[in-house]
Order: sequence, then C-alpha cells, then structure tokens
Amino acid sequence: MAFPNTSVITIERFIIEQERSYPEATGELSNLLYDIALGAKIIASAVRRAGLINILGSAGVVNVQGEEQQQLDVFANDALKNSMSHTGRVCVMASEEDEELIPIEEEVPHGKYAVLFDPLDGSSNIDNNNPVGTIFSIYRRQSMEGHGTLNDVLQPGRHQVAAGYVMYGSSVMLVYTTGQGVHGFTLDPTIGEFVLSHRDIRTPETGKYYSVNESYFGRWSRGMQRAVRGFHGDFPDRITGKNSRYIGALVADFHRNLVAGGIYLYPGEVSKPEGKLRLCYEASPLAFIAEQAGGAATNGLTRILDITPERLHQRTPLVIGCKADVAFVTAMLNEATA
Ligand code: AFP
Repeated sequence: MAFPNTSVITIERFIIEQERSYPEATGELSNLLYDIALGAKIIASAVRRAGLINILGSAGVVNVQGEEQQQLDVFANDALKNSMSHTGRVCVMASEEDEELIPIEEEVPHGKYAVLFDPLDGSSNIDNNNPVGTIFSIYRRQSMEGHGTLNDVLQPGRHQVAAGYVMYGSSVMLVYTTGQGVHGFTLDPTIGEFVLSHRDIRTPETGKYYSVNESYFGRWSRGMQRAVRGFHGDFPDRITGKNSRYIGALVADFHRNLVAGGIYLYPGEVSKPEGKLRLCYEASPLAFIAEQAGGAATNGLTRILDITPERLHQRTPLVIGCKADVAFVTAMLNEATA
C-alpha cells in the first residue's frame, strides 16, 4: 500500500523557516498569516458544500458597490473577520463588503497590523460552480496605538508587508508574498493543511495569454483598443499574438497568467475612466505579488504600487501580468495620446 509523503512542507513550517532569516521578527506576521489560512479553510469548506446544502443565492442585501450580495459573500466576510478579530495582532480591518472600517473590539489588544480583504471575489461565478477567490493585503500600522485609523489602511501598495490570494477551484490554493518571492500552497483535504506546491513562482517576461472582457471593446480609449488588437496579433512586428482566456474571476485569471504567463486587463471606459476593480482590495495586493514574481502592474500608465488611495473603495483600471506585455500596453496608451 502506498502511504502519503510524511515530509511535506506545510504553510506553517514554510513561514517559520522564512521568518528565521529575520532575527528581529516577533512571529506576529507569521501568526497573522496562519489566521488568514484558517479563515481560507473555513471558506473553502463552505464553497465546496455550497451546492449541496443549498446556501446559494442572494442574501437580499446590496453591498457598498451596489452589487447584490450572495450569501456566501456574507459568510466569507464573517469567516475572515472572525479569524483575525480576537488575536491581538490587528488594529483595524477593511473589507470590500463593508462600507466603513472594521474596528477591533475595545477589550481585545490592538496589534500592529492593518488588514484589508476581498473575502469572495468573482462571486457571480458561484451559481455556476466556477472558481472564486479571496484576496488579502497587510500593512504595518501608521498610527501609534489604540484603534487603527483610515491612515493605516490608505497606504500606497508599496508599503504592504504581505499580500496573497486563495483560489477555490478544482483544488484550493493559497499564494502569498512577504516580499521574499511568491510561494503557492495547495490544500490537502486529507490532512486539512496547505502544503507547499509552488516554491518561488516566477512569471515569464512575456506571456501566451491575454484576459479581458472584450464585450466592452467599443467603450475603451483608442490606445487601449490598439493594445488589445496587438494581443490579437495585429502588430506582429511589435508583439506576438496571444491566446484569449477570461474566466471573469480575477483571482483565477490572475493565477493562470502568473504561472503560465499572460496579462489581465480591466481597463477604464471613456465614460467611466476609473474602471471596476478596487485599488485596495484587488489591484494593490495582486500588484505586489505580480512584481515579486517578476511581473508588473499599472493602471495603464502608473505603477499600481505607487498610487496612494484616497478612499477605501476607490476603483482603478488594472493592467497586470508579464512585464513586457504590461509595458506594451503603456506604450500603446502613450502613443495614442502623443
Ligand atoms: P463579481 O464579484 O461581481 O463577480 O466581480 C468580479 C470582478 O471583480 C473580478 O473578479 C472579475 O475579473 C471582474 O469583476 C469581472 O467583471 P466583468 O463581468 O465586468 O468582466
């Protein structure tokens, strides 16, 4: 009989080993990452059972983005809050599903980290059994003590100390960076642990896929239209044509492109230049991961990690993926306005 491998590297072991290279580390960030991993396991089990126990469907409330919330969104939001709120490691949280900051209760010690998350991204995929994801972003607090403030969460993305995502797909994967490369873990359901499956993920210089919702083509600027035509193969002297892949769940599209090579775009429209995605909950954390893997992320022209958010739910256009492909989009946008 073949027994499972007993020397697997769990996420816990990996984080502890990474922490050893920082003698001054207190272990608080490591513990915060386990807290999030626990929240992710709880969400994963609910996502897996969603079809079975009939908790699918709208919760009947509309979130701050004006979108109808699914019940699983509410559950995922609560699971993450509950996995972090009592630990004393966090001073404040912010969620894509909550209009205001999420304070930490008075009687709980207030820690040194501010955490932002999109608990269930791509939730319109739930009803069709397609992948969904969680995205998180961690900053060191700016305020000195007590309750965290808006200044703690409205920091430019380059100040992140960690960021990651969880993809609930054919398997559940947690991918994160603390600024020492990007590492991926797959949930082994038989032991209930995330085990190291993708060490030091590097994305190619240029990719074979492009991911964008082309039904909006007519609403984009001329420069953006030309960039996407480049991906069709219309300018072979500038860029090789790519294959189109679009799931409509950012985490799933981003993950494929990160590992296999590609670019994801969610452009602004001429009449809605800020686009759809959220800077703090989606663009900044994934930009940190993309850069750590050797890729790039811009709003078309400006590096995402250099943008200081002014509002919690601020939106931004997003161009993210392989470096040469992201640079091509910037060049096409600049040429169109020259
Ligand atoms: P939902 O959470 O409303 O499904 O939105 C998902 C998302 O924020 C992101 O995950 C997708 O890449 C993008 O929006 C899809 O948006 P379109 O349906 O406009 O292409």
